[in-house]
Amino acid sequence: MSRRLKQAGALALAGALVVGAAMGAVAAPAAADGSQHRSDGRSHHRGATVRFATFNASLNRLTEGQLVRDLSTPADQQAATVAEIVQRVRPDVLLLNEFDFDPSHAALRLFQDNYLSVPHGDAARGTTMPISYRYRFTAPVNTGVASGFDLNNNGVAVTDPAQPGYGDDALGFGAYPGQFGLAVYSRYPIDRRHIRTFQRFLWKDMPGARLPDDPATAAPADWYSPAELAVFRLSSKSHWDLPLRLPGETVHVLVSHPTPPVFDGPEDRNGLRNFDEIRLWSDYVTPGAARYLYDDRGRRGGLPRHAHFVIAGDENSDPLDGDSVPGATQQLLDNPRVASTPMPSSAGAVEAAALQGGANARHRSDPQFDTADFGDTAPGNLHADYVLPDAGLPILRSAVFWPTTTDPLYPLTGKFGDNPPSVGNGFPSSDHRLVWVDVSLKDRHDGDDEHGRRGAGTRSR
Ligand SMILES: [Ca+2]
Ligand SMILES: [Ca+2]
Ligand SMILES: [Ca+2]
Repeated sequence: MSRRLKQAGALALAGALVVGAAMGAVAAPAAADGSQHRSDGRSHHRGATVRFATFNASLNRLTEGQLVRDLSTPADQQAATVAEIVQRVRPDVLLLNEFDFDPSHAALRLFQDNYLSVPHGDAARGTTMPISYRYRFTAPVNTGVASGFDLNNNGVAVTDPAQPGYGDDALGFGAYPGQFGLAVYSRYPIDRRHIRTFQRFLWKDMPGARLPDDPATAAPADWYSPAELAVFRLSSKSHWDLPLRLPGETVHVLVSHPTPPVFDGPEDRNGLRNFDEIRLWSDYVTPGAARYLYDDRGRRGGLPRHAHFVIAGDENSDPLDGDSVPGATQQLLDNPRVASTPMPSSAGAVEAAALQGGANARHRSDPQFDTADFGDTAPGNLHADYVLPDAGLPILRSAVFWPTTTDPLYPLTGKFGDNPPSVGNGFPSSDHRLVWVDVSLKDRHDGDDEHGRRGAGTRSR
């Protein structure tokens, strides 16, 4: 989404500077673009290497049903470009953010059949191999669901999607139910019986919730009325815990898409929600910290102490730059249960920040970690998208798919203006870049590794 500067967005991040320095010190060299062959990095490891990716693919459309129509034929150029990026990186597990949800899951199926399952490319950059995900998941989200209340306090409670301001009064910003949804594609089975979703968890039920304040009144934390808080869900879309049966391990993929911390006023209601949406997963993986949390089936608590996980998604928060509440992503990056290095990076992001200038020149985060190409008056390019395994899952390699301008693959990401703003946010594929991490699943049974190795070796690439 396009972003604007918020007056209250000036950041004072004393503690965060230390994090930034540490990240820079241990950063691995940027991998060019993720298109390298998959064989390196795995041969000397017993067990399997699994590639996790997150991609805010901007496969959202202005009207309900449009994405299904667009994906019903192989002719949508933006979807084809998104699919080509996926085929070049070839993740084993892929989260797509901004993938409109439809109740019949038609878009989920059509993107596989008409885009991922067919080759893309051209003579200049070469053609790609289809990629098939046997397992996939999507579910309803809060975006575009009418709340019945005047959540942006402009004096009108808009409940008709045809009326202006509908999205601002919805449970999550969206023009219709399902806009900006999520989808997960996996080459590994999803343990469906143990999926947990947190679409309906109420913000007020998080202890110490950072509920916004109406600065025009003396009462604290009163932007939302008690009646509004009784229905106000924390997750702007949804938070899903998907247990995947990987070779030798179950790994919980924890996905979400916290709301952009902008499009609000001095009360910073979206920034505060973004902070607590990020906090949800931090509490979830911290033993004893999530007793308050209940999922959509009423089961309480967080992840078991020794469970493996990978947190993935567009967090809409850079550690140092942009408009999010200071410390928002640090809740994850500094969590001792989370592994954040080597941090995915790219040479394309470094080049883009230098070429585009503006706000980028004043940024404090190292541009090699940027994952989104936002407007350069404000906020500039940001590190918004993350793949964060637990500390017990070693990261072998990682990168952001952001080719430099001289790379034959550059047209896949391109620049703002290559598309109209309604398609890919103005880019050939998306204003965000795909981020991937290779995780090592060590064999847990020394001397009995035949099963795990065979499992890894027989997977088609
Ligand atoms: Ca309103
Ligand atoms: Ca107040
Ligand atoms: Ca930019």
